[in-house]
Amino acid sequence: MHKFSHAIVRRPCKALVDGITSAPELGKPDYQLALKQHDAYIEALQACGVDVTVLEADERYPDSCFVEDPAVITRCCAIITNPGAASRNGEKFEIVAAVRQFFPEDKIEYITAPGTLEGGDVMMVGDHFYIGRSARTNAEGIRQFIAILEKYGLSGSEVPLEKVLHLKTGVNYIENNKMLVAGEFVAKPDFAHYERIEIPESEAYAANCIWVNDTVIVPEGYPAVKAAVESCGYPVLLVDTSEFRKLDGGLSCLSLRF
Ligand code: CIR
Repeated sequence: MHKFSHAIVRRPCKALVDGITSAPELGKPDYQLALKQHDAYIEALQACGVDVTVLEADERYPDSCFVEDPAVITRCCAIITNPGAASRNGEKFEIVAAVRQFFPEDKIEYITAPGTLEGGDVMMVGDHFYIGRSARTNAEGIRQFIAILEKYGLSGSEVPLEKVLHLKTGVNYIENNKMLVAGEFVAKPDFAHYERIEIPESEAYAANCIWVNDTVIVPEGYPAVKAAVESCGYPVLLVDTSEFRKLDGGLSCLSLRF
């Protein structure tokens, strides 16, 4: 499996409180607490042996700390997406500057209109990429994305989504053929050949864990998920993401790992 040496994150901005949410009943994020949680997230990545590039907060884009969405980084190339959420679309112009520090121009690819795609809909399993077709990622975006992958000898396949925001809201690969699945992903035939670890509905949010170099980072406060991941033999690092959850954001959304 491919170990990660780098990660890119962006500091939450004050406008975070106005980010997109499907769960206004959870209240607005506390900006100071979000910063503290972001600090802890960076420390967890560093503890996994990753060199973290921290981009400055960008007040023009409330959701810009969710850097996973405007880009996807593969072992062969970086793909700048075309986010389907109008208020987030401009984030693609900002992330490309950071990506250029690591990839030459001929290894940077772009999803273009009318295609839309967000990185939260992309799950990497080795050299294969599952792509969720969602309210943010359309058929044309997926077609372009798979064509780019194939140019580099990689492959991709579409997974239709029914309820969740992004593919990785409910399914996450933690290597060694193991996959955390919640809700609509428990029974999807696409994932039948993996060892699926079913996450109870009460902890579905925490299906969004990230494998980083043989440690799994798990959101704090979800004991069933922590126990399930530990039973797979992985050391676990806990990071509290309560303020990002208020905006439908999870652990994977907060970094690009490569
Ligand atoms: C949004 O709705 O775009 C943000 N509030 C949350 C993005 C979460 N990103 C992700 O799941 N990859």
